[in-house]
Amino acid sequence: MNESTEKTYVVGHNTPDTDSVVSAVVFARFLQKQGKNAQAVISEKPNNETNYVFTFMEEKMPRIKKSFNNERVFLVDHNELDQSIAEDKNVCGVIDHHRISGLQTNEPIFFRVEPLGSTSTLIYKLMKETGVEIEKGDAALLLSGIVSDTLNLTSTTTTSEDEEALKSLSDIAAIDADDLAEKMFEAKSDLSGKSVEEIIMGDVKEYDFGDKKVCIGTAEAISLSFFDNNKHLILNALQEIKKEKGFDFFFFSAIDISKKEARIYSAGDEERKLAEEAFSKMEKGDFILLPGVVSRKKQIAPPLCKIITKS
Ligand SMILES: [Mn+2]
Repeated sequence: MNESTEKTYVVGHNTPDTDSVVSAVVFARFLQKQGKNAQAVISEKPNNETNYVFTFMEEKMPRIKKSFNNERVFLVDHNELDQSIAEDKNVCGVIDHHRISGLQTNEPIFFRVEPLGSTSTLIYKLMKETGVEIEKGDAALLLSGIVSDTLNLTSTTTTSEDEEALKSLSDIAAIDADDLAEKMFEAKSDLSGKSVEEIIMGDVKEYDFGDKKVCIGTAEAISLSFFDNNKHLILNALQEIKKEKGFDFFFFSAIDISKKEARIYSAGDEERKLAEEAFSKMEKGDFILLPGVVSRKKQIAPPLCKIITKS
């Protein structure tokens, strides 16, 4: 079949976040402009922050697609297939800013990964390189992807390229990034009507660390009072979910966006020991408190991976 007429799906990671959804939407439009038959989809329902963004920008949320047969799939914002509904055989391209693990393909594919604060920044870069004009709607979506992933340029993952992209996109979209960030973080922090399980599973990533199946969940909020008020429910839910999903290790990080600190909760004693060793810190009050830590990708997953693969 002709490459330009065969359909290409563009999808971000499971438990989609704002960066993964806007990246899929904008990149699918970018492919369409090049005459390709591309469609953005999401694998699960979006979170409150992403819903806020799409409503505010008056954009249509991509439809949910739960699996692929033999279709061509372009991965954005992930490349580890434990975090995807795609399989190796589907993957025809990757645009990402995470560690690389596991993917194997039969044929050469487009593969672009850079250690930037967001995939949205990388798509902005690609569009600049290609010389396509960045339309207002695309700029607004990419802007929210950067704001979300870099916590409005305050996360340790932020690079000068993210700063540049944010400024330029905010000009094109005519949207003040600080105002947008405030609204997005409020939406992200709204846990009302959610069960403890939904909160814990709302943003999870599964990893192969050596031969161990590890899951690290995260929730970002402008206040962690919910977690103070529900600590027993949280610890019970972690144990239940770990058993049910068959994870070897299950960690959960609650990120305080205002104080820029993380709490690491462990599903059991094994996890607690590993986390204490990984972060050189003792658990106090049912969690390990890590000041200055806001990024799972850069500050939480790598130390855990190191300890788990050596043990
Ligand atoms: Mn991302």
